Amino acid sequence: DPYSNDPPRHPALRVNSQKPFNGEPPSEILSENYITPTAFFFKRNHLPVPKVDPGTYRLQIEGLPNGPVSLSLEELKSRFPKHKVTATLQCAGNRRSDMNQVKQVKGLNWGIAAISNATWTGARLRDVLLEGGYAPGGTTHHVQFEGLDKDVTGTTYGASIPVGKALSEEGDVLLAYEMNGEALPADHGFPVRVVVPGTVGARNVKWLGKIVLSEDESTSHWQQNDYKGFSPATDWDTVDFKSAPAIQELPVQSAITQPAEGAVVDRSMEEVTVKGYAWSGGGREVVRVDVSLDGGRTWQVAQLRGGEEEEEEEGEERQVNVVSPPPGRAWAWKLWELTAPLPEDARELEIVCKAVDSSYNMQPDTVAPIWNLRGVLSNAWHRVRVTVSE
Ligand code: MTE
Ligand code: MO
Repeated sequence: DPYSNDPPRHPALRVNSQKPFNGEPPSEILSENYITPTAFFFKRNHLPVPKVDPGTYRLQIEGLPNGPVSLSLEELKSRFPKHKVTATLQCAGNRRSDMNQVKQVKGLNWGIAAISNATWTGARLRDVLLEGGYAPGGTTHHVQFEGLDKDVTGTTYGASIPVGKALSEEGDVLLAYEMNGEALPADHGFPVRVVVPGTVGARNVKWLGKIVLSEDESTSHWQQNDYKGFSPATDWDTVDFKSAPAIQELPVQSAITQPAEGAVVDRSMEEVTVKGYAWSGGGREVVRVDVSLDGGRTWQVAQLRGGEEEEEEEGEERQVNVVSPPPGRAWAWKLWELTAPLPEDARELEIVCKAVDSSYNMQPDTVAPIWNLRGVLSNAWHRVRVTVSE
């Protein structure tokens, strides 16, 4: 069994597939912690988890002008400044189950929790490439990453990102060796993974073995023939994977984590509290979340919570102000909350949320127009139906 070396996982994870292991936390856990506890961080593996010996580990880098580079874990930690980034990772298939309700798609049936937030520490990819002699202006257009995880034929997981993102001082791409202040766990890429803030999960290659600077994108199946978006009109007979670009930056997203679908809201409480997360790709900051209790007829603005907050004492009132990240570098999600009076006489609520990012991108209101055969990029308004007790 190639999966016999896989690590133990938290029993509360909702398992989408055991081998390879794919699991997401109960949704309410997401909004209870700004930084997702590592054990609950969603896990998305395509292959068995490789066992890597940190003592003999080497990161190979090819395509540099001064020839190939090989770095030990110790060298990566000691030769480059340690950089810390809080970044949300989201799988392209997050909320795929919503698409399945329109028409069956192919892929793991993720709910709303194939997304999590962590602090990542490591060397900047930029620093490592520049030290290796990389000079902009050549024929390098893509930075390819290869994992140490292999299928039965020996094929490794791989992906690539545009070189501009990898080199940008404000791109914050990391060769991360720590997650939430501890060594990366086996499931999240021990000993080194790439963290590409603002970019789809699939490019954040775990168990990083090799980096290749190239004129071309990664030839990996997951870069070429998967993780691409298509029209609702495209089916498995007509799909041409060459016709669509690989997903990199993700669109604006939000979802309701509390209350849960089908929950009963107590009438005597007179109000209802709604919680959730919101995030956008490419470093675009979420600037607003609108919440409706009546299926989208009327709206209220939710309170946003970012990572860094400053507290202000104003008489009796304690006010929390969200500190904005530098423009274009909003890598982490916002948690949000709304407490509103229960509409009188309502026996049922259809709670809806939608987020707006700093480019004023908004989520589509329904799933059908963005349905695609692989069920990726599922970001329609999230809807939760609850009943109100008498
Ligand atoms: N890297 C390797 N080597 N192998 C993988 O299967 N899965 C990718 C990415 N990096 C994967 C990988 C996908 S599709 C996602 S969404 C993220 O890792 C998930 O990261 P996580 O398991 O740390 O949440
Ligand atoms: Mo993914």
